[in-house]
Amino acid sequence: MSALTLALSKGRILDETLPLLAAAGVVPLEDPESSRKLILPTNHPDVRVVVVRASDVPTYVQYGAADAGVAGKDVLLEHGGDGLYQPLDLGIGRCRMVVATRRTFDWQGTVQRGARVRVATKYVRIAREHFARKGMHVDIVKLYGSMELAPLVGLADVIVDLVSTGNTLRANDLVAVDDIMPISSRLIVNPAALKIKHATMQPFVDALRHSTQVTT
Ligand code: PRT
Ligand code: MG
Repeated sequence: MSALTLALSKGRILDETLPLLAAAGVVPLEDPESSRKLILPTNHPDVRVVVVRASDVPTYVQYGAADAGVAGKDVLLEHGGDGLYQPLDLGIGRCRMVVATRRTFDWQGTVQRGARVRVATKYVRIAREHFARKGMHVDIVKLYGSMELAPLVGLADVIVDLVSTGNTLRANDLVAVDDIMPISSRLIVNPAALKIKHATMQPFVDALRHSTQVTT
């Protein structure tokens, strides 16, 4: 039996993944966004979808509970990518990882003085590596959401967060002062599943690659 289980997360990744899956011939039988089911059959007898938190997708695939999934590069870098094969950049969920601060904060001066900086972020690993590369001394405060609030209430000098339109930064009088990296979502595959379920996995990966090329 070589049925494939795909791990997807609700929200922007799902919105952009469903058209790619459809172009690859895979359509969930119920709308994953509104369904309360956590395991969804698809029109394809050999493919089912499980709906999990965005940051849990790499874990499900790493342990083989899902054979493949879609996860942002941000999530993959924080997870570490251990035990995951990443065959495709799907080109969806595009945004940038940036350092941002209050418009009135003297970022240049702070950098020039070599002052210690307090950073609030959900992306502890990415932030730590970025500031280490710059030779800056930082204290990192781990948050799970609404990073934009932290500099406004004195919890941190700067944040490390994702930006797409820039509307959230603007609405809160924050500015991006450093660009860390571009982000997009990747197909991730369990390496054992790729071998054992090769007969279903390989055509699926090929079809997704094709639909990525025609859709984006
Ligand atoms: O919500 P939950 O904790 O379950 O997980 P999640 O927040 O990680 O999931 P979700 O669905 O919000 O994000 C999933 C993935 O989408 C992320 O891992 C990114 O790879 C990708 N992505 C793309 C984004 C954005 N763009 C984005 N703009 N994820 C989050 N944002 C947030 C950003 O953090 C900021 O708060 O949107 C806000 C800024 O948006 P703009 O348009 O105002 O700049
Ligand atoms: Mg979210």
